[in-house]
Amino acid sequence: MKSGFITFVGRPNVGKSTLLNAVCGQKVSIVSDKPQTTRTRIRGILNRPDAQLVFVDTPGLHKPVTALGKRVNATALESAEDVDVVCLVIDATMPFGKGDQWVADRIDISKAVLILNKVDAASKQAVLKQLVRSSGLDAAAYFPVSALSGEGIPELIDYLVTLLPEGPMYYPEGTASDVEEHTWIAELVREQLLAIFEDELPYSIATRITEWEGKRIRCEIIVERESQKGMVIGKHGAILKEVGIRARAQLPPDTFLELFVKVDKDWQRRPARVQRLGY
Ligand SMILES: Nc1nc2c(ncn2[C@@H]2O[C@H](COP(=O)(O)OP(=O)(O)OP(=O)(O)O)[C@@H](O)[C@H]2O)c(=O)[nH]1
Ligand SMILES: [Mg+2]
Repeated sequence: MKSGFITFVGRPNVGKSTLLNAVCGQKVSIVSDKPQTTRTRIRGILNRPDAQLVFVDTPGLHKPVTALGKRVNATALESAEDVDVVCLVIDATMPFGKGDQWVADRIDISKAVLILNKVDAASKQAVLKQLVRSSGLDAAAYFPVSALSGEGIPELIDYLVTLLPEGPMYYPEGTASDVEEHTWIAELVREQLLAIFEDELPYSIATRITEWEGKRIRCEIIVERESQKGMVIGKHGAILKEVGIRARAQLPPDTFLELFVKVDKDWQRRPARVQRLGY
């Protein structure tokens, strides 16, 4: 039996969370088309007859401008320490850039696996160009994949198993992730809000479960300013209603999800608030 921890690191929006869901074969981490979606370390577990792979999704590494940004960057870098394999994820639809290099400089790249994601959305020439460009990094291996279509994923998993040591099961069979249920529901609500809003609003939103009695769950949506509160509620509560419907569709039937919006002024810039929100 082989087992171990495999961390995905990279710039925001390269598809780390989509990749985590693809390798695990189920939704474990929320995804959006906005950068800086993931804010915590999220483990997803894949069991095979010969191995247990514990994949670790991390927040995208970026130049932080807020207390939240600093916190999530630290989480990402810490998650790349003391693991069996680090995978640097880059985006095939964008040229290898300074941001990718910055991440590469912070890991032991000679032992890392480079994953070129989103090959479904890039031309063959672009994929080749990216591979040539990143070959200068001298990573241990290179895998072009599509987390969205699944192309290259089985090959990637097979290879990762070969890198793992003999070891125990770290999680009992049947455990898909280390995300607690209340956190997961709050994340599903945040995911729907991220899908709806543009600009700075996605960064200002945090969600948390404040009450849970049987099938009745109360989720608080925290924003930074009074004006944002109105936006999240929408005209006659239309946005909030839609978010509730979309999140509930992913929860057990007859879950009663109540959504409330609260202002916590500039929470993102206040380290104590960031910590209290669980980041
Ligand atoms: N075409 C295509 N799009 C992808 C693929 N993987 C991810 N995406 C898209 O890329 C966007 C970002 O995906 P995420 O998985 O949230 O990216 P991330 O790296 O986790 O982002 P952060 O959490 O912000 O660091 C989403 O719109 C995904 O649908 C892929 O293989 N192909
Ligand atoms: Mg993510």
